[in-house]
Amino acid sequence: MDDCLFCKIIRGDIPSKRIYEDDRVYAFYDIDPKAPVHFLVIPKKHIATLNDLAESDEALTGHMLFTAQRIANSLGCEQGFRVVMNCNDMGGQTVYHIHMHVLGQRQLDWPPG
Ligand code: D5M
Repeated sequence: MDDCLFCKIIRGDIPSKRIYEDDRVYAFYDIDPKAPVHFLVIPKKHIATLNDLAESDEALTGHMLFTAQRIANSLGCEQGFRVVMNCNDMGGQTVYHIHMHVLGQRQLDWPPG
């Protein structure tokens, strides 16, 4: 997608603090961290919202989750971390390319705001 912020990050048109990438996913630090560790895992395939997921994306989203777990543990979050996906404006989504927020290294409250 030409005008998608996260597609531009994947292409390298916009700089990011990359942590990991492979043929399916890209992980990078959030520009506005809400915890000592806060990174995002995004698919290289443009999917605007969770509501746009297809059944054929099941393996991809599983790979995103496994990537989140591996990176969180490699960044010292073995004691616990949180994975959040916001869907649409009501769900707090501001960038319309699905992404997993991964937060850790502080005590996280429940429920989130
Ligand atoms: O989360 C969108 C997230 O994307 C929010 O936490 C800020 C982050 N963001 C926005 N622009 C950038 C860049 N350029 N680099 C890294 N992180 C970025 P949402 O769930 O959609 O509210």
